[in-house]
Amino acid sequence: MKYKSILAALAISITIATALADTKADTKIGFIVKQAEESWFQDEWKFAQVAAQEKGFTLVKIAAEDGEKLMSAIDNLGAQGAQGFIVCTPDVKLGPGIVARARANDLKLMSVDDRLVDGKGQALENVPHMGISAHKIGEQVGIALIAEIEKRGWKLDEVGALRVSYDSLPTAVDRVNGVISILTENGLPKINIFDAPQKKTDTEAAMNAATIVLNQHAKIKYWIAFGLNDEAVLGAVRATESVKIDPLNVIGIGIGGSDSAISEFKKAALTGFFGTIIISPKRHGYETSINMYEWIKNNKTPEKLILTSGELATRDNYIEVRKSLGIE
Ligand code: FCA
Repeated sequence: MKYKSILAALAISITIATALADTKADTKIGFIVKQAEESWFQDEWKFAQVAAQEKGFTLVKIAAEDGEKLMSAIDNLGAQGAQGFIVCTPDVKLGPGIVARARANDLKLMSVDDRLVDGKGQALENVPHMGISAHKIGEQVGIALIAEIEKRGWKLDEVGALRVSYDSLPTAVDRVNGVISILTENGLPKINIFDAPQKKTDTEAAMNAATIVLNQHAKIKYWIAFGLNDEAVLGAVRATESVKIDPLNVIGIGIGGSDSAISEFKKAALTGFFGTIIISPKRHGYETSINMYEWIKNNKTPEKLILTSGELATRDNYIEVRKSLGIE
């Protein structure tokens, strides 16, 4: 008898312990990204995981490179009992669909990097968003390009500018417009700016787009390149290499500052990839996840819009800049 009641007590306490463990881990947050192979998104996940460990929630990392995958990912999170998710969507125009799907699955929703828009292209202001101050960061690229052009003593009317473009994404447009505003203000003729529209936002697509422009303007000696991110500019730089332009005649400045850019600085030989504006995957991954957790657990509604800043890094100072941002 006594033995049996001990067993029963043990069984009850095990049940209670399991229940407690369950409550501790019962917060589940999804982090969906459009391009998991890109180092920026891997860094975002990495910092989101830091938040998960700190707060004791389960982080579900999902890659969704198209709308179909994204919608089933949301349903899947709902079925797993998640309470919310953060998304960088493969297509901002899916905005209203994402909102509806989140609601149907009773999931809280925040966007990161790329802000959701409605059918008219207007931002969905009710979805809390963390993005970068795109125009301002573009201006930082422009300022750094002009400074380096001057340092190298190039005449502005002899410089070709490769605008690697992805115009269906508003943040991409804002970024390159920021760059162009500075370039033209400083005297770069508008006719020297050439569009290289990329089909996808990866290095290969950027390289293909840039190669066409370089072949069309083979007489131009000096080139600068800018675009949505590091991948866009790396693609342009690879294109200059493939048509045998001297790296000293190329200044590419990207946006991002994760591995793909940093490994370029680590190469022994100088390349045309001169710099990058380092943005913060820590804020975009860690802070969004903490904000989502606080929303779920403590009903603390996140700020509707947070725009983060960036800092120029080159071969010479990237280690210090990364340290100062807490990402080295
Ligand atoms: C967009 C780009 C990414 C990164 C992010 C902040 O999503 O595609 O490369 O720059 O904004």
